[in-house]
Amino acid sequence: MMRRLTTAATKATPVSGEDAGTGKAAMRIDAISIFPQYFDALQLSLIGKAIEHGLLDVRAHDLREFTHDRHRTVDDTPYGGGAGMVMKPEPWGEALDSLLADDDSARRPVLIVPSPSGHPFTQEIAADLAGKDHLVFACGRYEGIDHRVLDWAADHFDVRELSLGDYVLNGGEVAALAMIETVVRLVPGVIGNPQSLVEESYSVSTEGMLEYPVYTKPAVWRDLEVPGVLLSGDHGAVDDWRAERSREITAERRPDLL
Ligand code: JFT
Repeated sequence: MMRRLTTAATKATPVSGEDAGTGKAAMRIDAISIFPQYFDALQLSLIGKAIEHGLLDVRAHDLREFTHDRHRTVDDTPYGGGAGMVMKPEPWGEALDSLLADDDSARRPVLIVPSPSGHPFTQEIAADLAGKDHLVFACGRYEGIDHRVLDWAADHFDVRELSLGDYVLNGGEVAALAMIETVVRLVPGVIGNPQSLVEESYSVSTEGMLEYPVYTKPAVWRDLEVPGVLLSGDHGAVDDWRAERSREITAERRPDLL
């Protein structure tokens, strides 16, 4: 079963980012997984709004729908021996065939395969992916996907094996969700205020330091005061204080960024 993560294309007026008049989303994202329900989370918050507004077309597919045996088997024992199971190539091949048959984008789709041994996923990679028409996430489980799937796919997709980071997850779904959120918020129209994109950590146009701490009302809470400079109205002093705090925090936590 395919889960189209949207209510309906009820809008008559084209939204910015949508191809004018065609009703076609600026970006299509498919995810293939044995746990497609993970991707229901994308209906929340900003991404859910972008989906509702037709900017994004996100679909999750159950890999088991592409099996033919009674038990809907997706795994088998590894050649060469060893612990655990490996994902069989045939269901992946059929799932990818079905997406290629349905693909109407001008450029070859990008196949992103989350993997603990992938290239590190970065903000720079996210910015590159934000400019693509069609992303497909192949989310495996167990010890991984039979590598021939990636070799075969290279003739049809721009294949990217990417790791979310140096820690161990049980499968590709959580990595894919983080990658999707990172990419999608860079698609024009998904985030209301583009200035907030310019200012934040890791943005290509910032100095690459960590963010300064932030405060809001009330000015005193549980005997804790907001730093006085932020109430002073002196914008130059505020900027200097924030730059100094950014530098201190970055030196302490991420000296590699200085
Ligand atoms: C873990 C993963 C990422 C990323 C894909 C697939 C199976 C379980 C596993 C764990 C350790 C060794 C397999 C995955 C990730 C990350 C991604 C799979 N597993 N071998 N773990 N940690 N940062 N991206 Cl398929």
